[in-house]
Amino acid sequence: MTVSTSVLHELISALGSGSVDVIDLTAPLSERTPILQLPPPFANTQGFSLQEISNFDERGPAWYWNNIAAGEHVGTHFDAPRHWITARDGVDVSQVPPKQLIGPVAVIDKSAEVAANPDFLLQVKHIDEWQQKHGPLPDGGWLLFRSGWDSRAGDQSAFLNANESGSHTPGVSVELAQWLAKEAPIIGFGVETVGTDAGAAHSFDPPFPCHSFLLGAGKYGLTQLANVSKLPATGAVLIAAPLPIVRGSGSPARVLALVAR
Ligand code: 23J
Ligand code: MN
Repeated sequence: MTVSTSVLHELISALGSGSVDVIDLTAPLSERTPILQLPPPFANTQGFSLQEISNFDERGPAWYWNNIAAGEHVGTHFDAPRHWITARDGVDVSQVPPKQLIGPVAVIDKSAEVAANPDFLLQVKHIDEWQQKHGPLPDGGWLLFRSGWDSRAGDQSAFLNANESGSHTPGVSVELAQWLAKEAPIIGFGVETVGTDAGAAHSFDPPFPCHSFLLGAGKYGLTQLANVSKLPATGAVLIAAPLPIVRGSGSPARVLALVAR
């Protein structure tokens, strides 16, 4: 047996014996899945819905099936570079190389800070502190921002946390967005909130800096992740599986992590 096949045999036996866990980072998709609400004058996405084709009835006596409708950016989903004007000629979601859909994942936990301040912004200094403790961010991998926001995912209003002054959800500073795009070795950034940018990011300079800089650098986003609290700070492997929608700016995705027990 070659070394490379034995690696896969080891993974299969580790999965079988439970020494590697598979964590589902995906939120369930339904009519109740919270969706982004951009302020006027911007257009908004539709939510997820099912339309029954047949249900063991005269329309199909032995089969049940549905049509689905949803925006590309609904629920746990993948942002492709093409989504943003800074990468308007960049890859669409069908063109993302499969090899980039699996890789090492680092997790930074600021859930306590976010609990105290829903407008909390992750800063370059927080990444510096994290790296002091855990080493460099993973080359070709993902950084996930654990904010604790997934505990609100069952309720649209709690998830958007909006008042007269707009939506109050955590995100990243302009400076960090630029750093993650241009200096960090990661290829993607993932969050528990409705978008990779903060709720107030429409008024940042530039607006939506995370989208603008990361997608502009050909990097990727992942949103509305669940179970990020079950991941270690380093050492897990992330698998993101968006649908290969031709010309798609993104796609709902199944996102999994492999974690050693
Ligand atoms: C369009 C405009 C602004 C934002 C977004 C989409 C997203 O969050 C998204 O899902 O990409 S902030
Ligand atoms: Mn998106």
